[in-house]
Amino acid sequence: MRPTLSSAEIDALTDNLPQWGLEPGGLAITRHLEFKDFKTAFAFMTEVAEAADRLDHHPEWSNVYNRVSIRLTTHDSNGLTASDIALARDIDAAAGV
Ligand code: H2B
Repeated sequence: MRPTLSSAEIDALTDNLPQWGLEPGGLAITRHLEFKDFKTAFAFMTEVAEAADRLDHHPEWSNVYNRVSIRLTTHDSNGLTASDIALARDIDAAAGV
């Protein structure tokens, strides 16, 4: 099981991942994205799904038409770990930001 991030690492998160918000309690990070249309949103989700399988780390997410909401946490560790940071970086790359 991966160790959870230290409180200093969690404090640094908003600087290191400016597109992400820290959930109250510090157990997860969230990002909300909006795309041109459903097809573009779904293409993004397909790319993220491939990254998630590669990392063996998977998002909690939902999609409504052109909007995608993502929550990252490590279920096995009950909190944030380096796996969430790695997936967030791949998501940012897929989103183009
Ligand atoms: N994804 C997330 N977000 N948290 C986990 O703890 C996790 C995962 N565990 N993907 C992985 C899969 C684990 O269940 C498998 C067996 O490696």
